[in-house]
Amino acid sequence: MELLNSLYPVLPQDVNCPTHPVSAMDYMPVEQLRALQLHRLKWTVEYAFERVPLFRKRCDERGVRPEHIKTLADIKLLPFSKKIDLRDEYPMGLRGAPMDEIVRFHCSSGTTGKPICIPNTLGDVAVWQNGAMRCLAMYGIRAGDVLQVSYGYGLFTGGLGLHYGGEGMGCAVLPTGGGNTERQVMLMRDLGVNAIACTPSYFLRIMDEARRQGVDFRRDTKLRHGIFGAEPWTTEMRDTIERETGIVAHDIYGLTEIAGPGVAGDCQHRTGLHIWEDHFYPEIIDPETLEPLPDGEVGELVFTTISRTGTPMIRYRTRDLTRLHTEKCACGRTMRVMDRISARSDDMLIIHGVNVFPGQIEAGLLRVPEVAPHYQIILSSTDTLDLFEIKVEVNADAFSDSVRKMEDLRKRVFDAVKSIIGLSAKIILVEPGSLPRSEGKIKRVIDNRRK
Ligand code: DLL
Repeated sequence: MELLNSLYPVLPQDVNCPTHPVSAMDYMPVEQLRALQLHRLKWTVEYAFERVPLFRKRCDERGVRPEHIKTLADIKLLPFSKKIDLRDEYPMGLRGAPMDEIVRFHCSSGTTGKPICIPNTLGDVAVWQNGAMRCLAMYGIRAGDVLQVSYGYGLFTGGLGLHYGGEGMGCAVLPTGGGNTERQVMLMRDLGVNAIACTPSYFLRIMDEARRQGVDFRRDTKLRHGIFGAEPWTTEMRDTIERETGIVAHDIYGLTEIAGPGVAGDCQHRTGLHIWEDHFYPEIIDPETLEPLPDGEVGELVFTTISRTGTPMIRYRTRDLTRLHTEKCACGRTMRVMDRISARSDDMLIIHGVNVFPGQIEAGLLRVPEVAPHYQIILSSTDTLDLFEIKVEVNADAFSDSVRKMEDLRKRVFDAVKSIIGLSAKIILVEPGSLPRSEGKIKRVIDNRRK
């Protein structure tokens, strides 16, 4: 227990110190940070080796023992873990702590079969809260702000993650969860909400509803911050949201397996997302060779939790694609920066033999000002042909009965998409409000092709 306590030299409340309203950890000198990471890594490896049979078995197969970890670079000796391990070991095979230390489960459904289940200890919840609070502090959110949490509460980590983060910061939290959008807009206005946390796609739905109620964000609300994550969203999407509402759209990243929202977030310089690497040690690997890549190169993001005990995750392959920056950020934080996550390797579509990420299509569409940020990518096949269609909504003021105007717009959308992905899509312009909206993570790709 003494060793465990030494893992938490910084208590979550130091973030909210009124005279120093950001975490001192964010600015820790790099040498000290590396020493702390090594200390925590060694501790975690020893801990998992003793308590998680699958990890021990894999280490044994490789002839690796905890004492082989002498430097941070030695992490490459350790075996990877993947989502499939959590599924195979469902529900709790990767649990490290005894049951009387587990205080909460979170689950994530993934795309197929059984969910994955992550047991958390009180210490894990504190580490996670610390990450969420440091993100909020970095965004400029403070005690006294009203934070509407419109991420789903429950097994999904979004709601409770931002809830604890907000309470820890001293915000007044409004736990609306997702759904009942009419009431969300009413409460936002009536309670003077300053910040909202939800998926970017749900915020688009809230924007629709505000428009329907005649609510102008600038004129009728105190909303200044959006805390958006849980799904990829492009810079073009961020620009659209900021332009239409006047709020600042912050990016927050996280995943159930590693904690929840608050693993990383962007600062005011927007060069990417600072990773709270005193808790979550990042690596970038080549997804084919599995070799670590140097900072600056794009590959798959891998995390090792170095201060969690409920489910210690070692070299967890996230499937998210990004790169770690080599330059220091102008904000002075020493925590490394990664590019915003614009793609997951399993979201890649192969269309007519070309690799395409949905984010590339989104970027193309939103470069056309008359286009609304609502679209659907539909793939289907006949015996001989693959069909690639994009349905996209047109802004209410640009939607017109004039066939010529619509045809001109359709051509411009076609060209914008083609200029990015190099492929010809059939563009179908649809009326404002006609495509499905989401209350959580949106599904924008419908792939009906024969496998
Ligand atoms: O989505 C946790 C979360 C909740 C993050 C609220 C941010 C805000 P999962 O359901 O386990 O957890 O999904 C994790 O979502 O591996 C990424 O692919 C994606 N993701 C999360 N945040 C971002 C982001 C939550 N800011 C998976 N940008 C991750 C892009 C994101 N993708």
